Amino acid sequence: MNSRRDFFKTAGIAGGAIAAAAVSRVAMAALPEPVLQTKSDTMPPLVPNTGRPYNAVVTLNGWTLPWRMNQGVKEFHLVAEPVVREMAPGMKAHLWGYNGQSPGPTIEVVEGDRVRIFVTNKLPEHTSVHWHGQRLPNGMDGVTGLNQPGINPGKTFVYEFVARRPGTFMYHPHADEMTQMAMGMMGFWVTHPKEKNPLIDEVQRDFCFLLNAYDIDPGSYTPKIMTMLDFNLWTWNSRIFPGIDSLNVRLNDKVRIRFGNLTMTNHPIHLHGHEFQVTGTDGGPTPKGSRWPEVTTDVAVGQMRQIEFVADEEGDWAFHCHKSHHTMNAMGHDVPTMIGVDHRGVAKKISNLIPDYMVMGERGMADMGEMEMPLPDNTAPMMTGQGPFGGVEMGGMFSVLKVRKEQKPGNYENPDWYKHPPGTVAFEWTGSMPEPARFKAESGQSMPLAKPSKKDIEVQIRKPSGHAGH
Ligand SMILES: [Cu+2]
Repeated sequence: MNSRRDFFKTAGIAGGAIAAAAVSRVAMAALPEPVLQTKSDTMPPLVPNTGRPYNAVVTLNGWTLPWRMNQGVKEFHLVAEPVVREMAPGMKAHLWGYNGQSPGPTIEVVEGDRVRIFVTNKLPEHTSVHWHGQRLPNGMDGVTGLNQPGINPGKTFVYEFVARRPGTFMYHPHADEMTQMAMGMMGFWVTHPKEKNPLIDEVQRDFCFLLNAYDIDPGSYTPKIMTMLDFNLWTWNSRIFPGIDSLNVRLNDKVRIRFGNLTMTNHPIHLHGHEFQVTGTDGGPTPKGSRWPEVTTDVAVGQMRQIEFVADEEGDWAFHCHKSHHTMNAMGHDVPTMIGVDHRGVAKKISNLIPDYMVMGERGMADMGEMEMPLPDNTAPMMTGQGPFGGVEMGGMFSVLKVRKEQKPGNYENPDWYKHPPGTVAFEWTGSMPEPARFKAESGQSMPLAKPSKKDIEVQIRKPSGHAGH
């Protein structure tokens, strides 16, 4: 993670460059200077130095957009533009986003703030911005053709409204949406409460990220935009594990995590080692009486979920989408399952025909994470990430919640792996192995079969191939 100072240095240089290139100096004098981010690091919280104070959020592998105060109005400048996003070390994607990154920067304001957002379009086609979930004047809602004309390439539009209710929101285009969202145009918006709100607890850590998905062929850089279901990169803030930063907290911190789903399928988000409550949706904070403990919460398409818990168990806790295909990276789809099949000799014949072909292991797929498979350039390894005990067989929507006694308040740096107290790690049994006691009776059934079969039928389980329906 970079220091605040580095951030502004980077931002200043990049902002100057874009100003000179995009709009004339006279026009720029009235516009807030756009701030660019060139890295995919998780930036520290942007502590407000003007306006009402609040407890700033941390965007996973992202950042918060600085603003300027102009006669009591908070002014932001978003630039819609093609960007290069590092999705994981070794893999870059050519996406569309805002201010140098996809997703765009998080916008943080306070309930009651009057907000003015300048949106400059540097894309090759028109765009608009819809402020998902906000109460605002109809003409500011951003649906091209319905609420406003499209923002043509090279043009800047101004949106202005009062952030009327506290909560978590998203922003994304409502113009050629299929293309622009598939290319990564989206961002997070947090409206902090202006005073103590009985439904909004104070927390020590407040994280946010967007769930998104891409279809990028191994070896290529640009997402395919026609894909509806068969995505091969399941991302948090356009990053894939092991490229997603861990969520680092201090023992007994109250933690809030906000995530919004702008993919085309649902994601059951699962946290290990703790129970959480859903304390908010994109409709606002949930009534206290409606909350119950969970370890998994499903986020449907277009929804946001805000979870809260006390991080009172030390350790490195997995935090991931529970759809197993969403914790894998780009792979050869539609390959048959080879579990239990003796394919000695076959793999070599196939790889002579198709050089990059990967044969699913006959003992399952775990071997593949460890094998040094030759992959085309710019391809995310299928399952990677090295933990303290070996390879973590995950990809995609996976991260780690690190709970540490030693983590300083307000410090988000990544600590070393958890040091387990002696005797608290699962271990290999080396004693003798007794014969299993088998249950002797016939298997039960609710009624006798009308036509009992002559011989036993044994079925082989075969993993479904293909990715239809997710
Ligand atoms: Cu998922």
